[in-house]
Amino acid sequence: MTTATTTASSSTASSSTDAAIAVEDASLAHNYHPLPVVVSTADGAWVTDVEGRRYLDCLAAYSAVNFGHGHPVLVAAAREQLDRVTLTSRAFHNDQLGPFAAELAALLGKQMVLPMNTGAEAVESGIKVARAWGYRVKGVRPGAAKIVVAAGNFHGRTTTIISFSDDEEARADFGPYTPGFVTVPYGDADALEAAIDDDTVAVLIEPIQGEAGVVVPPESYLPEVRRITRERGVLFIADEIQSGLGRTGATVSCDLVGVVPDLYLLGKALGGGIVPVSAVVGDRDVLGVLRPGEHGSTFGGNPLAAAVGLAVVRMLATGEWQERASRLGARLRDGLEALVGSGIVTVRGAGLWMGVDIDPAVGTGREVCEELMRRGVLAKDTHGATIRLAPPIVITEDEVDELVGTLGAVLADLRRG
Ligand code: IF1
Repeated sequence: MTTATTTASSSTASSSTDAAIAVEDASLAHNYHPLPVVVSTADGAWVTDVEGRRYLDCLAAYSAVNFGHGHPVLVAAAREQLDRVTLTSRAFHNDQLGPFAAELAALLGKQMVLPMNTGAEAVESGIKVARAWGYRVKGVRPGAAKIVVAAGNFHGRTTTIISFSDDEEARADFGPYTPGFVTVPYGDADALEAAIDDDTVAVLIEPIQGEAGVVVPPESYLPEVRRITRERGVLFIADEIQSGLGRTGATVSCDLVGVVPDLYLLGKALGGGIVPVSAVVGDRDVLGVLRPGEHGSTFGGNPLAAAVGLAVVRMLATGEWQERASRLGARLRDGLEALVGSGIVTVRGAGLWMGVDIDPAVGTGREVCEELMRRGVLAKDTHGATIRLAPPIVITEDEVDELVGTLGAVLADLRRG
């Protein structure tokens, strides 16, 4: 990967980086272990650090930057709204929210949208709606609602969400935990069916598990979840916060197997990489259970978020982003598959979203990511041996080839030790 020559002299090659990190360290809670790179500007699939070095961004902020950094259509939508009105609260209407909700619902073939801000808020909102639906429509015993979730899940970091996480790092010392969740193995439809009883109101799963390492379930799984939940009168909630909005080569990843859940949870890329925008999208018979004053958010549905979200929806409506992710993803997958046996053990994924298991004999996921960084590629490891690759969908074919070439060179060097 060719990175621009450092504008600073080699002796100061990392002084700006070190200085910036030192300032952060002094005042920032240490809830992350970032790679030692300090991003200063970004454009398209590339970011530039404080030393002037360029990197191919293969994380895209965990698929929140699907359309590339600073996409002109999205920046223009934000700029125009900045000069009009940015925040009114939902105590009043604003002229952006209606069109955003109508076109987002139509994009997904649904009737209603509950606008929030972060992914976790969409997940929490989905849980509250499912519980209210369970009591008010299904007739579940008051306070007894249960939601079936999958082992290996990642749905965010609120105390309720980590209550049903099975990742000790995400939940340790954050108790007491919220009750009402039942965990089953991911991908096992029989186990899921067995876990449903009269108090079950919903099944909440990622159609493809992101943090778990881009884990794609058997092709029959989601259709089976849809059949079982329909037969048992239970809501199917699909968390498409990371897998949705073009990433997998489809508008939402459920499309890949022809499944329509009762509720879609969306976030990340819905804000175009500019503002936090999330949403719960469903039909009136479910989202209609909410009454005025029962749920809300200061920023949820704000005009700036709605203007950017509407621009994202209109970009996705053409289908070109989905086609591009599918085409470039196939190129990336072929390139990665060719490295199996040369430092890569397994390649998983869909569209332009790959989970790559590194041979532990070669190195850890973190070590590979640190070496990639030194060669101008930014990626993130997960759970030790896996690196995930999710570049902005604006990446070119040549850049995909260079990414694969750089990874191959890193693995070869690490194998030589
Ligand atoms: C961090 C992980 C990814 C998500 C799914 C809901 C949310 C997320 C499927 C919550 C968020 C983010 C959180 C971020 C890093 C990233 C992440 F590593 F944490 F697990 F992508 F895999 N559903 N995922 O992936 O959305 O509230 O963050 O907007 O916590 O460091 P959020």
